[in-house]
Amino acid sequence: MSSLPPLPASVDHLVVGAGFAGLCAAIKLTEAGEADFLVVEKGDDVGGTWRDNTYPGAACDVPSQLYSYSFAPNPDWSMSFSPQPEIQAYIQRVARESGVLDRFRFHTAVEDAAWDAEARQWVVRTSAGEVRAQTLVVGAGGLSEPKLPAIEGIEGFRGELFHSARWDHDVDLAGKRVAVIGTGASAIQIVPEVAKVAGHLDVYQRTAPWVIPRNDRRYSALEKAALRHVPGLQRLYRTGIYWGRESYVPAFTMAPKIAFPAKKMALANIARGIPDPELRAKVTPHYEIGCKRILISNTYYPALAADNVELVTDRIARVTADGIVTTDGVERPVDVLIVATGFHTTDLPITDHVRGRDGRTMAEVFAQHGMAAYKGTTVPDFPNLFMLVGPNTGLGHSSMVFMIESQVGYLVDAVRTMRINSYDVVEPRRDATDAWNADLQRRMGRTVWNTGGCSSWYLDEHGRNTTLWPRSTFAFRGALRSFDVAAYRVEGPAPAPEPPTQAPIREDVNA
Ligand code: N01
Repeated sequence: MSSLPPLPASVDHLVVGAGFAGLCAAIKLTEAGEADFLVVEKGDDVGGTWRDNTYPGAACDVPSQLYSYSFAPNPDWSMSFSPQPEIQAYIQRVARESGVLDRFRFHTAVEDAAWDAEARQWVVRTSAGEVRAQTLVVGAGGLSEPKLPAIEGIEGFRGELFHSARWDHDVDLAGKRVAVIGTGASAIQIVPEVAKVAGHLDVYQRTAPWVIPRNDRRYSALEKAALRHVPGLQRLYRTGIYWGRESYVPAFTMAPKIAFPAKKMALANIARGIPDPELRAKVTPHYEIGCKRILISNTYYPALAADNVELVTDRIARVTADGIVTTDGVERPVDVLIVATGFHTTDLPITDHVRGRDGRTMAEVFAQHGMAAYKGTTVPDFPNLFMLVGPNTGLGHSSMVFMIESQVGYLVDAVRTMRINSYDVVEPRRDATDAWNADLQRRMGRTVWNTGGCSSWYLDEHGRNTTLWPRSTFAFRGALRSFDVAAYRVEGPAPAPEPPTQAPIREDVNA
């Protein structure tokens, strides 16, 4: 492989991450005439979470017509909820066709990003060298760093072990004794696929999820042709899905009880998929629907009911060299251990690598103030930094791509504002940030995520919801429609160098 070209010494904008967010930033900066940017990506391709999650059964649980860029509609989705390879191919195609890939550097990880207050720049050390940038756009993703379970003895396991987001395709599961730890969004897609091939599958459930039917279907050739050729049809279709999804917001954010039709659907899904009353009882959750992410599947419950599958609800005590022991003392042998235990969401790893005005890392600042940003995007003490998919921008009901496009619109308007006014620095005021988050947390108090009687990755170790957006997505879009410079401390252009004082300036004397 040829060696990578050196990084430029400086760029106007450095974007970290080449997933949906980083790619969107690259495209929109280019459209705004901001061509001097670089996207650094530690992986070998665009796609982010859709590049990394290649497990069997991986698919999106938001309809593809909505889970795609508004500016790059795709009439060729095969299904209403497309599988991972199709989503990854879509991101690759958009990247290729938008002509921005020449400014992407793969295999380039950010090791340290520090604000240089004198130069009014970010100094970013990467695995491929140093680069300076006026703005730093962090699109590192909220679901990028797998979380391994802290279970006694797991490091001594002698069989195959991997995380759902780092699937080892070299491991043949046919006829093996497989264990899956976790029953979240990833696990419920994995379990039906593994059950088809494994000799035996143990599914370790700590908390039962709510799972409603997956109303998926294949688009016919006629539908695809209509979406491609009938003017406005695809946009209309997308808009319909968007508003359908928005109609769920009150159930999540204000009155969880009105979600009872979804609860009925989920209970019917259990009854349909599982004949055994004991197993039905084990998979029936004891908290409000929506408190954890609502999952969709038609195949999960039938898979649990299959002869070669056991749902284990006793807690895991420890992992041995070749099995798992539960607290009731039973040891089940395991050849392949799959941990579908989620991601670092409330302790984003990138925040350990970004140091602000006073030299502290963003992780340290978040430890003091809680993970919080102004409008989910900018952070006091971290000038000219824009976080995409930042604190409290996640959703329980709709497409993250919509949120990303909202944030990128805000970023582009900020850059435009800086150019017009010759600002070198914009940094959100602490009071504006606190007010934004006080309002957000006040609204959070009524949501099902906080009141629904479950624990989830939405909440940090203090029980504070630092991940989800507690309002409609159009309220978010509205709040980020234009860059509100009044909420920012700004610094103008650096003052011109002082004229030398030793030698008199003759022209002045003679004037
Ligand atoms: O992770 P999760 P995920 N011992 O954190 C269990 C997105 N996504 O990868 O509920 C035993 O949801 C944990 O148990 P509990 C989506 O946003 C989207 O599945 O904490 N069990 C839980 O069951 C989703 O929300 C799609 O009691 C342990 C599971 O592991 C997010 O990714 C598809 C444990 C973790 O579930 C994360 O989903 C897939 C331990 N020590 C994912 N630690 C789409 O379709 C954890 N668990 C778009």
